[in-house]
Amino acid sequence: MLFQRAGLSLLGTLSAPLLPDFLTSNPLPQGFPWGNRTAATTNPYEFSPTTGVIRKYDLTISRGFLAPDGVNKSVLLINNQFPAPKLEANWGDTFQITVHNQITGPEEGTALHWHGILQRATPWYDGVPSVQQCPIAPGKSMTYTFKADLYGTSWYHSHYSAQYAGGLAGPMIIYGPKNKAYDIDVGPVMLSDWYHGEYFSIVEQVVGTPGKPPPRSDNNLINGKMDYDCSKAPAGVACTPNAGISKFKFTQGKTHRLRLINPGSEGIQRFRIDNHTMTVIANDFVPVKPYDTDVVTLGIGQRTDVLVKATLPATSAVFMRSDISANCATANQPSAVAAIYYNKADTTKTPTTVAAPYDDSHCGNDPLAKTTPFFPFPATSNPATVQNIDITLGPNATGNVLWKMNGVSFRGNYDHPILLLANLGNVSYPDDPQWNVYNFGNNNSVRIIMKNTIPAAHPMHLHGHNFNVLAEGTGEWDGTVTHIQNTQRRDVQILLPAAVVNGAIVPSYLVIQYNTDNPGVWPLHCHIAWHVSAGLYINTMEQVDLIKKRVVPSTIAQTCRDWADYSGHNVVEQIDSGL
Ligand SMILES: *[C@@H]1O[C@H](CO)[C@@H](O)[C@H](O)[C@H]1NC(C)=O
Ligand SMILES: *[C@@H]1O[C@H](CO)[C@@H](O)[C@H](O)[C@H]1NC(C)=O
Ligand SMILES: *[C@@H]1O[C@H](CO)[C@@H](O)[C@H](O)[C@H]1NC(C)=O
Ligand SMILES: *[C@@H]1O[C@H](CO)[C@@H](O)[C@H](O)[C@H]1NC(C)=O
Ligand SMILES: *[C@@H]1O[C@H](CO)[C@@H](O)[C@H](O)[C@H]1NC(C)=O
Ligand SMILES: *[C@@H]1O[C@H](CO)[C@@H](O)[C@H](O)[C@H]1NC(C)=O
Ligand SMILES: [Cu+2]
Repeated sequence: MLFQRAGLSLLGTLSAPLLPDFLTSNPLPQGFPWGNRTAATTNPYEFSPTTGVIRKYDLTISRGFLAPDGVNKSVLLINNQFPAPKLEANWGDTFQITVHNQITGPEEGTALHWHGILQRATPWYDGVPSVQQCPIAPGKSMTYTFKADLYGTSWYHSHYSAQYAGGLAGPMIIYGPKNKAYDIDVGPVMLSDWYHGEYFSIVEQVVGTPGKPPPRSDNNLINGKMDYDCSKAPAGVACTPNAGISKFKFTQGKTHRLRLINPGSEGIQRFRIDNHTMTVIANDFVPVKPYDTDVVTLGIGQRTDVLVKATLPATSAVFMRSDISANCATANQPSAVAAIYYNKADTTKTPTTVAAPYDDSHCGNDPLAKTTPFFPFPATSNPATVQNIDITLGPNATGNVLWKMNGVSFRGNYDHPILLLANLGNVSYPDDPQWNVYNFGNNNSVRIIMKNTIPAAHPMHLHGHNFNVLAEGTGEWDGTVTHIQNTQRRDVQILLPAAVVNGAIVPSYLVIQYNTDNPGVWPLHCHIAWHVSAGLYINTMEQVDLIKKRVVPSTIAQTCRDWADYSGHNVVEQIDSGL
C-alpha cells in the first residue's frame, strides 16, 4: 500500500532546494542588508538591520494521517507538510505570519512559538498561551508580526500542550554575516525522536494518577523520514516496511553547511557523518569560533551549524547518522540514518559505510571551555538579582507526580495571559502560585543557579534572550566561571542529570546569566515535551515599569475575545500544564 509520507514537504528528498531558497522569488534591493558588519564586530543585542522587507507566510494547522517511517499515524500538519514548512528571512527583515487554526476532530486551541527570536519590540508575539497570548481558538486566525532580530538556524513549534510532538514543528532560517566561508548551504537537518502513540495519550499517561514515566520513543527521524521494522508495529496499525530514508547531495571538494536542529520530544541526539569531520560554527543563534568534532550533541531545542568538506571521491555515498543517546534518554529504536550522495554517486544505491564508535557517557553539551562565541559578551560579576532554583519531582495535592521548580509545578491559565495582566499594572499573583512568576522588578541583570536533584538531564530553554553559561557540573558550584570574558552563550543548555554515588544523589548545577534588557514575561523551562507538560517551567518577568508603558496591539485582544467566546461554549480539556 502506498503511504503519503511527508505530505507536501520536499525536505529529505533529492529535490529539496539548496538555500537560500527565497532570493529568486523575493530579491532584496541591495544584497546584504548588514553591509560590512561581521559576526565578530557586531553586538546583535544592540544592533540589527532594519530592511523594511516583509516575509509573509500563511500557516494552516490541521489534523491528518501520515506514515513518516511507514507506520500510519494521526498527526498535526502545517500546510499539509511534515516537517512543517521552512521559514526564511534576511537578518533585519520582518516576518508576518498568519496562523489559521483548522484543528478539528477534536478541536484544540493552538499557538506558535518562534524559538530563539528575541521579540524585543514585540513580547506579545512570542507565542506562548497563558503567558503572552490566549490560544488561537478553533476556526480562528492570528497574525504574528516580528523582526528577524538574530541570524542563523532555528525552528518554530506549537507551544500548546505537547502538540509539537504530533508534528507541529518546522525550520526557521535567518541569513546574516558568515563567520566562516562555505560553498553550499544544504539547509535544515532535523533530528527528531518519534512516537507512534498520540501526544495527547502520552501526556495523559505522564501527568495521570498514578503518573507513569513517558513511554520510550519508537523511532528516530532525519528530516521526517526513517525505516521501521514493521514486525514491531502495534497490532492493527498499517505499516509499510522500508519506507525509505532521507537523502542529501554533496559536491566533491566543496564545503557544505548543515543546519542541525533537535525538534524532538525527549531524546538527546548524537549526530555524525561517516568518514567526515565536522566544523562547528554556531550553537543556537550564536556564531562560535570554529572547532572540529566527530560528534555533535543536541538536546531538545538546540541547534548546531556545522561545515563539512566533501573530501571523498565524487562517486562516494555515505551515511549521516543520529543516535538518541542510550545513556541519556529512553528510546526503542534510537538510530537514525540518512544517505549523502556525492555528485557522481549512484543515488539508487544505499550507502555501505560503517559507523565509527563514539563516547556516549556524558549527558551534557560540549565542554564550556570548547565553545567560544565569535562576539564576546562578558557577563557582569556582580548581577543585581541572584535566583536559586531547585528542580524536584513529586506529587501535587491530587497525587499526580509532577516536576517542580522551587517546590511549585507550573500550570497556566489560558484565559489570563500574564504579560497582558502585567501591561495593565497587575504584576503579582498571590492567588495563583502555580503560575510560577519570578518578578525581577526593574533590576538590570539576573543570575539563575539551577540545581537538579533527579538523575535526568533537562535541556533548559529561556525565551527572549541568549544567556551566558557561567558554569555547569555536579556537586556544589564553587563560583568558578568558564571563560569569564567570553562564556558560551545560547538559548538552550543541557542541565546535567544528578549523579548517583554509592546510592546517594549528588545534585548537578547549571548557572546562567543575562541582562534584563527585554521588557516582557519570558518562559524558562525544560524543553522535554513531557517535562514541560508536567510543570518544569517558570515565568521570568523583567522591567515591569517598561512593560506597563507598552501598547499591546489589538490582534492580541481579539485573540483573547475569540478564545473567551470559544471556551464559553465548549469544554477546554487542559490535561497538563498547558504548555
Ligand atoms: C562600513 O560601512 C560604513 C558605511 O557603509 C562605513 O561608514 C564604515 O567605515 C565601514 N566600516 C568598515 C570597518 O569598513
Ligand atoms: C491511516 O489510519 C487512518 C485511521 O485509521 C485511516 O483512515 C487511513 O486510511 C489510514 N491510512 C492508510 C494509508 O492506511
Ligand atoms: C571510513 O572509516 C572507516 C572507519 O570508520 C574506515 O574503515 C574506512 O576505511 C574509511 N573509508 C574511507 C573511504 O576513508
Ligand atoms: C534587585 O537588586 C537588588 C540589589 O542587588 C536586590 O537586593 C533585590 O533583591 C533585587 N530585586 C529583585 C526583585 O530581584
Ligand atoms: C491580578 O490578576 C489576578 C489573576 O487574574 C487576580 O486574581 C488578581 O485579583 C489581580 N490583582 C489585581 C490587583 O487586580
Ligand atoms: C495536579 O496535576 C494534575 C495534572 O496537571 C491536574 O489535573 C490536577 O488538577 C492537579 N491537582 C491540583 C490539586 O492542582
Ligand atoms: Cu526536563
